[in-house]
Amino acid sequence: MMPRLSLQTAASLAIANKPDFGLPRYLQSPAQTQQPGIGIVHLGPGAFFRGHQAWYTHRAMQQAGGNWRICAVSLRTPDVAEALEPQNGLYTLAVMEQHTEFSLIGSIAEVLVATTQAEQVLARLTAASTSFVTMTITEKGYCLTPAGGLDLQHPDIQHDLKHRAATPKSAIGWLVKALKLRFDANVPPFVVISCDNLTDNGKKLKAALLQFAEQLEPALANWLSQQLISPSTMVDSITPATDDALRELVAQELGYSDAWPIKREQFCQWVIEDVLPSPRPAWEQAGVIYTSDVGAFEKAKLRLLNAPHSTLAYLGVLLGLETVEDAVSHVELQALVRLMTSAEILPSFIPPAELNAEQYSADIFRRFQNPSVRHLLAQIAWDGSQKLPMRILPIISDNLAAGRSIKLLALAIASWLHFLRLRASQQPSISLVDPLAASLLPIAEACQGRAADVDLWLADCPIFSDKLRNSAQFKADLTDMYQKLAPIAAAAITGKTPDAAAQLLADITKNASAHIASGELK
Ligand code: CS2
Repeated sequence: MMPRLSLQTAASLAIANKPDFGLPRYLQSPAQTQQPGIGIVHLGPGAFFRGHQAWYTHRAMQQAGGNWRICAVSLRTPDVAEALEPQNGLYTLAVMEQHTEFSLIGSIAEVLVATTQAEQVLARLTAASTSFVTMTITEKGYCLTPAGGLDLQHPDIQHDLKHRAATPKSAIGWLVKALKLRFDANVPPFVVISCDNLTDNGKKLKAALLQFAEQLEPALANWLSQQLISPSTMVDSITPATDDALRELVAQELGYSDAWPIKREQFCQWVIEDVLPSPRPAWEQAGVIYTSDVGAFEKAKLRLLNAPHSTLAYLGVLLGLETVEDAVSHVELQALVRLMTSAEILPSFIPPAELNAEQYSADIFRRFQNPSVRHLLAQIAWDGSQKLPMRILPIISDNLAAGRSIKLLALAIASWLHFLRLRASQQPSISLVDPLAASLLPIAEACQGRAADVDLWLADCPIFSDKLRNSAQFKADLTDMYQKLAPIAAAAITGKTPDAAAQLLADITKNASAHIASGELK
């Protein structure tokens, strides 16, 4: 029988050829394991958090110690708690490039489930020793309107405002509940650190918390507006969902069973607005970059990594491809996305002074080619209604305002609309993962793959601002690209291999290239 990973098994690990592998230094004193020094609460302990922030905190404690272990809180599901509890919070991180490097991460001291352990969660959030609350709750977790403010009509927000004594449903509700208790007890607020791919994530989070607090008590909102520190951040590391192949690899290489190891690429970046108070984890010793202008990094990453990622995902799924590596290995698809990047994305923003944007983008395409991480396109395709307004629509708006081409960006949106048709046709076997599925699927079902579909989308799909809805240029380019992609979508919907697809994509790229070279917007 293979032993299960735990503090006990880790302490006795002697793994041949892996001399650096073993129990983290900061767990070697009995004090840390018997009474963990918890300084951070994290909301949303998914794979990304465990590959990224928990690893940074692990590295910081390896270097400099400190009472910075993490109480991870799942807002809804018990699965992470169930996997990590028998392992004393320990899990394996596999960094996968040509070789795989393993490490044992021990920064998570406990995992709580908010729906069933509300009192413990509140106790952690209100403890004076909790000075940071980090979060990876994905775009939808912030309950924002398309314009970026808190959506007071969101069912979870409505619930949390109406039933103040009940267990909150939203992350915003949880944070304000805890902050109110700290306010009443005269305990300073914790620092909140959003680690999600939102433009101006820190500003949006603080604004949402203030908006919620104003509904409860103006004095609380006032206190938060003065005291709450909410840095913006940029986070980056490609971290696909865990699969059985990874569990097997860990068992085979390390000789124990880990219910939930994490894999990611080697590249890892965390840029934080330079406003964090001390004491704080020695994150800079772990590689965190502090800067006054995170917005510029965030924009570069959303536009040069996430926008091409989503485009590869929707077009790739329509072409019947499975992983990001498959999509960038498709010659015509890669050429199209590269042209979109060089001709429509790179000119759309001013990169931070310390970043060579062309090189950064070239490195990103290289990262997409990593065959070891197996990042599923279907996973990136989730939650398009939340992601596209952060990743692609702002570039379209900027290009329209400056008179630059939006052809290929419009193609990216058109590919999402066809993808929604595909998912609508596949129901219920492959359902659409999107918080707006209930409003998007009926539109998709009413579509017939014709130009008139675009009118339906522009009229009823809530992600488009009035400005975009009323832009004749946007409508013309979106309609054109929607029609051009229709044969590929028709083949995907009927389950056929789209035979002329490569030629079709090559023609789109060629025409777009000629159009961009002509310098004409129309
Ligand atoms: C991806 C991101 O799933 C997605 O939508 O684009 O999760 C991406 O892998 C990360 O932002 C990389 O840092």
